[in-house]
Amino acid sequence: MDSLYFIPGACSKAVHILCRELDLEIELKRVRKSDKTELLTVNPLGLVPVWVESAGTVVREVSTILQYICQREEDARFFDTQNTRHKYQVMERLGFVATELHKTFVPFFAHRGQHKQETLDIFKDDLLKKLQYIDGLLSSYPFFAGQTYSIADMYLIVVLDWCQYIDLNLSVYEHINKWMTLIKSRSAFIEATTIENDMRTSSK
Ligand SMILES: N[C@@H](CCC(=O)N[C@@H](CS)C(=O)NCC(=O)O)C(=O)O
Repeated sequence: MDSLYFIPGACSKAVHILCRELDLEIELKRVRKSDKTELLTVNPLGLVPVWVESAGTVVREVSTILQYICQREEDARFFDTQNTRHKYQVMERLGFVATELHKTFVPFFAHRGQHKQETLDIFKDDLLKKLQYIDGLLSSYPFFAGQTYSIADMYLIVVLDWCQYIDLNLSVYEHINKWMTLIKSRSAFIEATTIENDMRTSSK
């Protein structure tokens, strides 16, 4: 069976959501930050997600795993398997989340307590600009990469959910709010969230 190394609520949740959307049976391998012994055997960087197949294939990096699974399943619902304009639109958005958005949260989480408030304010200002940009995109289309729900929405929803932990109020962004309500009502999102929250609070 395929395995997903994950930390509850972390970026790995995007892959978990995709697996639920595709009805894939997977083994969830929960990683604890205090013991990464097993994770380090599949990713020397000690980062989740890692996708491991029983045949031995190992895939890392959120956006690559999301694309890999859709291509492997030959399922074009959430990522075009042909070279369409939309496929590159989705790839552009994935690149934006991975490089412009995701890592802007690092000073707040990974290096908690190590930065002066002035430094955190700079990162927060940067995030506000990106939120404005996202809100603008979502004013033209119902989904992050256009007219249809895609793997870019799965990655974005997980990252935007972290705003609640750094006191970034998303309620002022009309289009982001509307989009969040839509994405969070999907059963795949609800199932992945319930499972990860349960695991976070249990000793499993
Ligand atoms: N570029 C990587 C980033 C992965 C990453 O930052 N993962 C975080 C969770 S969101 C992590 O594993 N953190 C482990 C830790 O903080 O100890 C990817 O796209 O997969």
